[in-house]
Amino acid sequence: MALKRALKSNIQEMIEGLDKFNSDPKDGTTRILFTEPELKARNYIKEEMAKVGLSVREDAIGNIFATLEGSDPSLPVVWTGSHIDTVINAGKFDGMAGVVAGIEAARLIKEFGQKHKRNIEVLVYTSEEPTRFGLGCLGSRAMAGELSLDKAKELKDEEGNSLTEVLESLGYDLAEFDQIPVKQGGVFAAVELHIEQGAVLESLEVPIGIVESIAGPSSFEVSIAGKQSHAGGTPMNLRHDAFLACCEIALEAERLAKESASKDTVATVGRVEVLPNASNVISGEVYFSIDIRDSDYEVKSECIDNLMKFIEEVEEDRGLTIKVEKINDDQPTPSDQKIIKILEESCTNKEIRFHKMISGAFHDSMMVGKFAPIAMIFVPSKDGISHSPKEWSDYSDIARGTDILADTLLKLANE
Ligand code: HGY
Ligand code: MN
Ligand code: MN
Ligand code: MN
Repeated sequence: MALKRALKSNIQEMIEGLDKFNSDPKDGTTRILFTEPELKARNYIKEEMAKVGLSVREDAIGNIFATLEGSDPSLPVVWTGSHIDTVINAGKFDGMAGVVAGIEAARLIKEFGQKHKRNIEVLVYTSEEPTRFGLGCLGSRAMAGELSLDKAKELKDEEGNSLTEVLESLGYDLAEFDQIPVKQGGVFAAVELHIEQGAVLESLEVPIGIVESIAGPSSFEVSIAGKQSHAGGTPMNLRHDAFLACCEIALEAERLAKESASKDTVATVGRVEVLPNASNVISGEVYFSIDIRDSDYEVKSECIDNLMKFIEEVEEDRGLTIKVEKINDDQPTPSDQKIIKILEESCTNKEIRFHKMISGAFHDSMMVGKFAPIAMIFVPSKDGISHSPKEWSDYSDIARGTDILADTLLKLANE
């Protein structure tokens, strides 16, 4: 018996239910890791998981696991899921669509009595966004064994709280932190549904994307120390202008990305702090971020090397002191060809058009792919907008993606 269709109303209800937990409702959705809105959203989603009959647990970094038991729980599990934390003034779909789709897929499988050998688990990964601690994918990174307790202790938010202090204050047991990593083979397959966060599907008028590879992100924190001085009295040849050096570096990062050997190279400077930030003062201190990504690690590394050389030249030419701290330099993650084939067959059987593509955005699947076979389902983003209050995906598109997800999870859970 084929699975019934996912209910758009369930999906809309859970997405809108989650969106009530928001620390800045006047401008999109802001739900930052372990703040009150995010803790309430965690409780809400755990209730929704329990309503569907899933048994819910958390690990020592707050990854949430909701289990639909199979006939042979001893077999490696099948995973789906995403995140519910957001960037500042975000939309209500980035991450949440995948969590909600996972719950609805589990409901379909359970309520229509579909037998499956393997347990199916719906996850909420802790802190996919770097918003609070400056590093993304904290929960899935710890699962991949790439976030030690010592490293977690060093991660600080703007108030100086460390990730571990926050975890302990919430009752998580750090003695269990070393049990978070997932061993190779422990997860049979992991499929994440996510909004595309770009405009490819919309431009092609195709409702489903099948992700073949997730571009690897690299991020850096740069500080420039120049010489704060008077904007009128200082002759141009005597200036050590920290902000204009930042501008030069930002434009060079853009040029390197545009002219790189890979069509997938992207770069931006998203956050800048200029001191003293006064209209008639030459800035003496600037702190800014650099985000560079590519589906090809060698090409990305060459871009980064060239940018670092350029930064040294700017430091020399302008008589500044420039410090670059590497935050992360992640490898791209390829999807598993067997899961891609199952996704393709599911779309074909349901006569749903699909497009195979890369993901420019990173996702928890990028980390999960280090210990398990992964693949992702994309649903269209209106006007390609994301990380913005204007982010929108049609609930009917998410429901369609959920049908493909449920089908694929069921097939994988019976392999
Ligand atoms: O930045 C990203 O790619 C993700 O949305 N956090
Ligand atoms: Mn995001
Ligand atoms: Mn996301
Ligand atoms: Mn390029």
